[in-house]
Amino acid sequence: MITSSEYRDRRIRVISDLGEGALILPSNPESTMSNDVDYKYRQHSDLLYLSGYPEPGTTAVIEKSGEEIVFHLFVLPRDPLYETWNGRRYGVEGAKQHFNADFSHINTELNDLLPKILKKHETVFYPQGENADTDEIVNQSIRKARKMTDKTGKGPYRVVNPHPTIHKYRATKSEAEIQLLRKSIRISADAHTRAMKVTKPGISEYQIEAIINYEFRKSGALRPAYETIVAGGINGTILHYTENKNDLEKGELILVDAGAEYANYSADITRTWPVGGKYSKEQKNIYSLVLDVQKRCIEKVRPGENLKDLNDLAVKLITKGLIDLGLLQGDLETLIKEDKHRRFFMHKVGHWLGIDVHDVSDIDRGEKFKPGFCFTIEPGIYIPDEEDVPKTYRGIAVRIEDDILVTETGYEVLSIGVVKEIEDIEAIVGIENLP
Ligand SMILES: [Mn+2]
Repeated sequence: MITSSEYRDRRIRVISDLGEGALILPSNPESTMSNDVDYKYRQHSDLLYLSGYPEPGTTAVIEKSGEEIVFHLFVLPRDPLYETWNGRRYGVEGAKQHFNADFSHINTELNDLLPKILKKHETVFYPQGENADTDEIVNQSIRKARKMTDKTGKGPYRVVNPHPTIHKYRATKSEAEIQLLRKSIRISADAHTRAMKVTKPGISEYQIEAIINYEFRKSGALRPAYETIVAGGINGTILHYTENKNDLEKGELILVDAGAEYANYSADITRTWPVGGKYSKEQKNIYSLVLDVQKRCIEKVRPGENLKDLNDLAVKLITKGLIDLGLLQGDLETLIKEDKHRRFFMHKVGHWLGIDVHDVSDIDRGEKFKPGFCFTIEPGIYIPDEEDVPKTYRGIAVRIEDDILVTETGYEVLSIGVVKEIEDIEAIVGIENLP
């Protein structure tokens, strides 16, 4: 659990780093699924990181003037009728009591109050271009604030994107965050294990998806952190296959990419196992290559390394492995230079992980690892069903993905709860029945 004092410390660190001014963070808009039915709501990750406030219709404003830091929350008001239909709200009182707002206001007051707040500042920290509605309110407020300050010559004249600074802090996970990541990843690893155990020829992709998502909810996770991918056979060559509608056949591999979202923190795990319980020779060749590449990338993890270099290593090892298996022909260095691996390995070897499954997008892949960084390592090989590929390899798709935490001296694999060695997988596939 993230305590209210941790949230306060985060706000102080971020606004102190940004400097004098006012930071404005709007919530994500709600999103319609059909008619008057919305998708389950997900708060904006930066707003979550700095406040924990879960509701839509929210705007956080954090002001810094000299030593003084003031935290405003503009929130949906309490409304008994609405709450009877659609669920509880914290309201203005709750925003103060549970979320440490210095001032809390009903969100309809934003139009009036924001110009009065902004007129005191020269810099507005605001992520323009993400949300048309709040862009309009913020732009209008800046105009009004400038009018109010015409005579003094001060007031807001500069808008700065706060994301890079917020993401810099989000990149390093605190002890409390690591605990939540562990929990989310543990739940996900258990779900993968269960899915392996119930896999048998004749079961469908959607039934495996149901098992995965059942295990998530059973353990208190709110939802999958992204659409669960259950891809049998050739479907595994579609990177984001989420239709999950086919029956699984003996002789095929099944690729499952699934992670839970628990207390706002995301897991991201992929395993690939044989539907019939035994890998074929060719499947084993590809699987062993991907596993070897994954382990060699993980072994390199320590403070000072970076994702870009790990990706270069994966590209080199996969290209070499594909030459050895006869899937690529030519000189290793030339093939690497010409990116020939991209026909079979078209994504990067990993990404940051945290509140978002693809976390802190403003942190460059060349950023040097620090203790507390968390990311995935997920090499894959996807062989298309095409004429010039050896027949026995066509349609084989393997990805193996673990979640890695950087420690003071090296790394910890957070997703060790689900096996990945060939013998260990073959020992458990199909040993249980579907409930
Ligand atoms: Mn991933």
